[in-house]
Amino acid sequence: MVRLPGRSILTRPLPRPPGFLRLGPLRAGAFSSRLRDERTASWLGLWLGITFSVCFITGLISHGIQHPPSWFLWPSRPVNLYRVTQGLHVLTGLASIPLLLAKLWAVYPKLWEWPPLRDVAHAVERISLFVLIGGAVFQLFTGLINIAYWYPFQFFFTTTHYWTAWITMGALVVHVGTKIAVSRRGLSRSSPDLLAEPTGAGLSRRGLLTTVGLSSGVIVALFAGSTVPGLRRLDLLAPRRPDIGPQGVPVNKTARAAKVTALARDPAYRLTVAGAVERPMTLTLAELRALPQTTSSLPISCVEGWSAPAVWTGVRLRDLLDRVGAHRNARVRVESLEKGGLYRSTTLNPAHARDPLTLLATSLHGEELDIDHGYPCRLITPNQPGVLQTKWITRVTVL
Ligand SMILES: Nc1nc2c(c(=O)[nH]1)N[C@H]1C(S)=C(S)[C@@H](COP(=O)(O)O)O[C@H]1N2
Ligand SMILES: [Mo]
Repeated sequence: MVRLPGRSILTRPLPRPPGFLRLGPLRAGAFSSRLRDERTASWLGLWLGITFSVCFITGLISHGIQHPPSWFLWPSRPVNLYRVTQGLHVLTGLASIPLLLAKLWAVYPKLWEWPPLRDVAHAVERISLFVLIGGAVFQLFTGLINIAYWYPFQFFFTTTHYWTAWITMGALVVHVGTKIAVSRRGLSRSSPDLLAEPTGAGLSRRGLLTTVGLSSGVIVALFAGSTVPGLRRLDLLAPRRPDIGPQGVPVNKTARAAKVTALARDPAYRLTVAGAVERPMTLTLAELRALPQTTSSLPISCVEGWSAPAVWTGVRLRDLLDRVGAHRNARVRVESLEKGGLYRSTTLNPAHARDPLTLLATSLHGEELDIDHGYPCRLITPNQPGVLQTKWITRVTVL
């Protein structure tokens, strides 16, 4: 059989480094693996392009919901949409980890290409590559430690993760632009690398790609149970089990951590509904419970990727707004007893405030709300991230 050489990842022939430097990775033939070729790199690049794009778009959605620009209106339906987009965000991020490691392994010899910089265009390409690699590693690492509840850094995760995403995707666009011809060749059926299979003993390229793809698949499968109901029993890697916690629902911040236990249990607790209204109201918990009650089946969908279905009962926010005479198109701010913290209040757009499923819930799964789920009263809205489902509510302000 005729053996055709695969197109190595190193674009030889290039000038050789001076003799005294031909050591270690600069030696001729320092990288002997025939799997480090354009075809391997192109396939991994294609997969990473897909996972990064999905991760980026779903990340933008999540960011937009939490910090909406004036033109962005997130709907309250379908009820489970955010659950799906955020599940995809975390799962595509996790799936990218083995893909990125394999890709870095495949292209690593290029780091030792000689000369290190050939001309201005080459220099620009190299710089964008360092931005891309640095950004990609940073995004996957910070995302991973965030879902693992480990915060070793001083910077604020969401802002940094958001801006690094733009920089990384910018560098990715430049990278795809400079490599499109190479990857076309690498992915084509008549690629010289494809014709070069099989060569020699050991793992084939198909074997390598299958192993890497399977590693991603296994990671996703072992994590996905934290949001996909059918995979729950496989949920071995996720830090949260969606069915473990008071009343069978997980808790991120407890009442004790939020320092609201005493205030929440205080018989002097009141719910105030005020702001741009005709008849402001102040209610005791008993009065709140005496109002017409509604039951909504709505998930908690945390930005960290886990989600848990739950059945809540309480007063429709819409009914309360009508009672106090709020304007139909008003935005509504809901505030917690919690004194500080980033998640002590939520501002709802009219679509969410008026959705018949949106409740000020006082019970969960038919029992009085556990204090860690927001007793005496918590907000629950369809198609919203968990961070906006404010607990221990004491004030509703119509804006
Ligand atoms: N007041 C207040 N409400 C809060 C939070 C908080 O820190 N403070 N955390 C939010 C987050 S991040 C999530 S995921 C949900 C979780 O609700 P649960 O604890 O009832 O599952 O509560 C949200 N409500
Ligand atoms: Mo959350």
